[in-house]
Amino acid sequence: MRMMGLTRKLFWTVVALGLALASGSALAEVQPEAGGIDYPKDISTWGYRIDWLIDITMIFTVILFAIMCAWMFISYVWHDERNEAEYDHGDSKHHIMVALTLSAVIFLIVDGNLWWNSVVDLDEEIWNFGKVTANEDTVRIEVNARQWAWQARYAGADGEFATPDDVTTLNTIPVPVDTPILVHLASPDVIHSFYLPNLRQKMDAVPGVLNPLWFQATETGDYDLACAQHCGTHHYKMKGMLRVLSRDDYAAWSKQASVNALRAYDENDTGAHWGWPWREDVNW
Ligand SMILES: [Cu+2]
Repeated sequence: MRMMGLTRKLFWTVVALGLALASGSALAEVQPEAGGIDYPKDISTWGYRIDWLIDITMIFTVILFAIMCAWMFISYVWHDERNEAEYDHGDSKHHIMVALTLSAVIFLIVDGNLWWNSVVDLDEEIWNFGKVTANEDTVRIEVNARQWAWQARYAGADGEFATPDDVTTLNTIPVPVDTPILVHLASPDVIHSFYLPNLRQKMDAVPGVLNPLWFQATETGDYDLACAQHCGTHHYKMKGMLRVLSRDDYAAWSKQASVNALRAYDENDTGAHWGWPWREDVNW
């Protein structure tokens, strides 16, 4: 009788695992990314920190998942006619102490690790705006995320925002390589989200608020800029581009664009004057 029970259990376990694997591979077939399940190429100075956090979260999750599966499987095979399961409500003092201790250990190791590393990352790089504003090379850009486009504004030759020689672009944001780029992000309508997957940077654009973010690209090329908040019927149109140029190419483009902007300036075109005077104190 015992052998029969065990054989049946093992049979159904194999069936369940087979179904799980089959459904998993069916899902894997429709992944659209050519690169498979790997991350988008990281072309940023601090993106490795984000990747490390995702990796360590995955490792902790897999370890805890494996422990729980093993626990359930052993209980399932072990408890039969010979080793009957004991049922209780888990409310004895002993059980509560065991549960609390286990939870505290997992919380301290897993969440403590993630929390501490996140704080260090924010302090050293991601929210370290002091370092960025002190750097003379830093390029400042105002980005207006709106239904349904990305408007970008550069100060132009005079270095001042909201003046006639401001350079503006639509849906393509040119930046120089190996240079800190400081963006102040705004929205005049609904919440959008400025997402640069290759730079591991994502920031919400919230009406009435100026949200700062910064990044530094390490390679030239064209990279996706996406809106990561569903912001209305034409949300999909907010597929923009970050164009990372060599420093020389950027300087040449910037100079010419500022001359063109001054020529094309129209005082009465109020729709084009969405810029604001730069606020260096914006911070987290
Ligand atoms: Cu949007």
